Amino acid sequence: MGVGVGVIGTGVMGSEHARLVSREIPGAHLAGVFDADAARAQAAAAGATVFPDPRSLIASDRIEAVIVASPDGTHAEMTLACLEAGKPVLCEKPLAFSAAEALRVVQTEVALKRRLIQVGYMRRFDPGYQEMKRIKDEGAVGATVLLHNVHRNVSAPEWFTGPMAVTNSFVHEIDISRWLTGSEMVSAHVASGPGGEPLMITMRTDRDEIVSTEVNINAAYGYHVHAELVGREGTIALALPSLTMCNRDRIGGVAYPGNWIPRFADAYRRQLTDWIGAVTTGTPVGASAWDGYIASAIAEQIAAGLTENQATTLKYPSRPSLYD
Ligand code: ISE
Repeated sequence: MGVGVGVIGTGVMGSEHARLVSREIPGAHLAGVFDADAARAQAAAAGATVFPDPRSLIASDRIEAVIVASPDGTHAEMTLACLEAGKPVLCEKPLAFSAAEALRVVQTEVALKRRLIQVGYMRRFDPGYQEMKRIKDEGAVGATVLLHNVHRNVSAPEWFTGPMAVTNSFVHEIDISRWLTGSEMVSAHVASGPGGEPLMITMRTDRDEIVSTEVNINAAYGYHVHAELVGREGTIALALPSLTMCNRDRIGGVAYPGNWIPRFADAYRRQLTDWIGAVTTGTPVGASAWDGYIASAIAEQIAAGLTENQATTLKYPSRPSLYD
């Protein structure tokens, strides 16, 4: 049986988490779900209890750990409710809708003196990014000078408003770039293409490295995430997001997925496996609440400067020792 997991929100991401927990994650079972759409909850439940509201799910004795995958605006409230109940929580990114709310979550966890939160920045568990980090940390390409990121989605959903390209999509690059380089971001500059898209965001780190990212939420041809780290003695790039190449109609090439779920299938599975391990041993893994706060704080400051075409100096408080 293992750890009883409850999933709050069973949309695209939550139903995938529910599926993984019930079928693919050792040491865990799906104990319950909640979604505002009862039919959607029923479909994701696969026989587990469908709770009438998120608070009864969090309070239930059968739920030992919670995944929050409800809309972004509810993440902080649900995560705080888990802290109140003393239950470990894997909160989907972003940790909160605003930096102030994310900071409140951090402060609540710091007051508890106990790390219960992991934020779903799953790229840290992707085999490609992990290999990049290992090669970089071994010193194989010398000191890092640049990191080029590409983040392309096929098309943005209708509810995706301007700043969400930064606060919902680009937050991934903030997190993975901090993780890969081991540096903090100190300033940022945004340029936007014709009609506002795509965005070209350049950040500078406290080691003077440059992190450039194309954020293209309407790239049309496929879901494509790419990164190349440039060192003084070489570069490390992610390989193409496919295990095979297909030759047909006089063209050879790879297939791009339609969204992030197939592209990061391994990352999601490994993230959940390691989270369940962390719940069992009490040793946290992955992105902490502090990492979640930093991603949201930087994104918010960049989004606020979207129209200014000048560099923004990024500001945030110093890291509490709970996250050392
Ligand atoms: C989505 O929520 C994700 O997390 C995807 O990884 C990202 O590519 C997409 O832009 C987000 O909306």
